[in-house]
Order: sequence, then C-alpha cells, then structure tokens
Amino acid sequence: MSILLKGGTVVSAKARRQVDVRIDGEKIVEMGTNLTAAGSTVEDVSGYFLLPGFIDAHTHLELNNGKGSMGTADNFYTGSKAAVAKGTTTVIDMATPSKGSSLQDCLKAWDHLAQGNSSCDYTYHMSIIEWNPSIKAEIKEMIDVGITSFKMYMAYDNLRTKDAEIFEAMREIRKYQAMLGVHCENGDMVNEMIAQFVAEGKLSPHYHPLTRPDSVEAEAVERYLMIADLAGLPVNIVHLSTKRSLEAVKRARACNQKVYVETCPQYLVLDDHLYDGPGFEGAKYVCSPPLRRICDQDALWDGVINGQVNTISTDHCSFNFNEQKTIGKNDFSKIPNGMPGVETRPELIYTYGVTTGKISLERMIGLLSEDIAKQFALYPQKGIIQVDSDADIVIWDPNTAGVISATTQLQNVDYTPYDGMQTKGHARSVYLRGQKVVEHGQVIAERQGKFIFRKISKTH
Ligand code: DUC
Ligand code: ZN
Ligand code: ZN
Repeated sequence: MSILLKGGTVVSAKARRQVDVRIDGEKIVEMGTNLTAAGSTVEDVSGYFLLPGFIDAHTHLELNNGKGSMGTADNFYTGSKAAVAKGTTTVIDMATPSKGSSLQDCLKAWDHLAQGNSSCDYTYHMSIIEWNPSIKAEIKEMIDVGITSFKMYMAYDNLRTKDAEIFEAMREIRKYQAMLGVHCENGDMVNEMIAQFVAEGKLSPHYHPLTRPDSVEAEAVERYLMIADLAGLPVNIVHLSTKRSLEAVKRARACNQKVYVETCPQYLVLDDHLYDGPGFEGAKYVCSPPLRRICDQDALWDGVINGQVNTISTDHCSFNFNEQKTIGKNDFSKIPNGMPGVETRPELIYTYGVTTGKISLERMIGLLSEDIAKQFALYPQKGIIQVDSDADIVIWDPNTAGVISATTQLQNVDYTPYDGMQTKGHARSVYLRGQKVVEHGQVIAERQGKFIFRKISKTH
C-alpha cells in the first residue's frame, strides 16, 4: 500500500515548496501539488516540514579505545535507535581495525555488529591505522564492496600513521577517486604536553584542552593539506574545531585545493569553560579535539554560515561518566576520549542555528544531509526528497520545545554534554526507506537499517 504525505513543505538545500509526496515501497514515486489519494494511505502533514533523513558521517557506535579494552557505552543497536528517533536515517560509522588485522576482517567485524541491529541505514569509513603492502592492496577491495571512504589519524599512538604513510595511502586512494578523512592533531606534541603536565602533577580534566591547543590542530591541518596537495587528492578534515585551522583551509583553497571541512555540534554550542566544572565534571567533555574558546566557536559559525564548513556530523563516541570516565579520576590522560551526540545533532542545529537566524533551514539540510550525501557517494539515493530517492523522510514539527536530559535520552550513556539545554522543533515521525519507524517521537520499528553500498562519488 502506498503512502501519500499531504500538505507538508518539502525542504532541500536549495529551496522549500509545498508539495505532496507519494511513497511506494522503499522509494519516493511521485511529487506534486494536490495529488489525489489514488488508493494510498493519506497522512496529513500540513504545518510540518518534510526533510530528507539526516546523515551522520562521523560516529563511533562501537569503539574499543585501546586503553584497557574499554568499549563504548553505546553499540550499534542503542546508538542507531537514538539516531533514528531524532531523524538521522543513515550513519557512516568509523570501522576501526585492531593492529595486525586486515581491512576485510574489520569489515566483517563491523558487519557483524551492525547487521540486524541497526535501526538506521549504515555504511562505514574504513580506518587505516597501519600501512603495509597488504593494507595497500585492500583499498581497492574495500571500494569493490562499497566502502569508498577511508579514515586516518595523526594523533593517538594506537591509531596514527606516519606522514609518509598518509602520503602513500593518499596516492592509492587517489587512483580510485575515493575519499579520505583525517583526524588532524600533532600526536607528538600532544604526547609531550601530556607528559609534562603529568610530571608536574597537573592531573585534573582542566589540563586536557591545554595538551591540545589550537596550534596542535592547525599545524596538523596545514601539514595534512600540504601532503594532500602533493598527492593531488581532494580530502576531508574531520571535526575541525578552531579558527586557525579554518585559516589553513582558506589558504589551501586559495591555492585551488579541494578541501572538505566537517565540524561537530559540540564545537558550535559548547566551550572550554566546561573543563573547569566542579569536581570531576570536566571529564564529561574530554574529547579530542577538545572544546574550544568562544572566538573559535564564532569562527566556526561564520564558516557554517559562509560555506567554509561543508558538513556537521557528531563524532559520537560515548563513555559513561561513572566507571568509564572515572578511570581518569587521578590522571586526565587516562580519561577515555569521546562524547555522545548522535541523538541531539538535529535539534541542536535547528535550535541554535536555524531559530536564532544564523542559518536557514535549507542550509541546515545541506549541512546535515544533502551535502554529506554528495560528499560520500550516497546522493541521490539519500540526502534529498525527490522521485526515485529512498523514502527517508523526517516529518519535522517546528513548533515544539524541549529540554535535553540524560534521563530521557535514548543514547545508552549515563550523561549528555547538553544536559539542560533548551531545544525547539523535533522529528515528529520518521520514514526509513518508506517504512514509518518513528511516530510521535517514539521508535515504533527498530532494527530496520541496512547496509548501503556506495559507488565512487562524482562530486569530487
Ligand atoms: N576523538 C574522540 O574524542 N573520540 C573518538 C575519536 C576521536 O577522534
Ligand atoms: Zn577524531
Ligand atoms: Zn571520530
């Protein structure tokens, strides 16, 4: 039985228009004004926005952080359910191998975690944490099975590779016009500064951001972009968080380099004063890069507004405050890095971006859905409401108000960094490939997600 969504306003990154939408099976099959029921079940969506399902291109739903085998608080089941409840219909999770493991084995492991558990559609960025001839040979194998984006690290001793290895990986990735995203922080400098503070007995969460100042990120961004220029590869910078890094991006773009920039809600709506909270509270915000100063936040908003920032994803990586973050009670460097956020991104960006007048709803759609789909080869299957696209549709009610709370969240973690923040608007219902999976904000059908095979994107 087909479904007719009647009377809503369909929004894309470019425009909005009042138009009816017919769904049949998994797809959008017809759009137009005053469509007749023609045997469809009619849902009156007047007064609501119809938004393309949001895509979160940066999650760690399942991460073992390599420090004492600590796994994330969320897993694919809980994280994806929290995501879809608030309108995120696709995640691109960071598949992260252990040292010595092949990319194929990592892919199998991630499929095992996601298949039958995910409540939203999913794919992965494959992380390259070491470089050798067999990993090199696996790049093409990954692309052949639909994994067309990769991730590398310039910090974290258990994950990072050398510059020369990043360069070689880039040249291999370039052969297939695939996408690379890199975590840009100067790992050597971070290690030095951690060692120094620890030696001085400066052990509280207050010191975490001081080990990773803006120059640590900006230097790595500049170096990464220079390496990418040498390799001739368009690249993505994940979780860019500082004004100085954005300036490095501007310089590279002025030299005609193609650079994509992702930032995250935490860098737009939170700031580094939170590390000075009472007791051990600051540990809740220990993530890398760390929360930044207000001047960085302002620069990032400017970048979001003027298009220097391309996408907003979350870097969702949840660790419980009790029993996980507390491992670093006497030494901030032992606090597992990461914060939850896959659930809160749409409401935060709508509230603090759209309703404040900083950005239009159209721009939000670009940042959270359409431009992500284009960058990561999901478009036009995802990222747009148009005929033949997957019927991933968020029925967005702009006239609601809420408060983010750890007690009501679906994320399986004992705190939220946004606790107490007011929100406006929310996903009233959500269709995932034509199936209503969320109604009145409640997940009514879970574990309906499937793997999305990606071909090489034509946009870069
Ligand atoms: N940063 C985090 O804070 N957690 C996960 C990985 C990352 O880069
Ligand atoms: Zn990272
Ligand atoms: Zn990450």
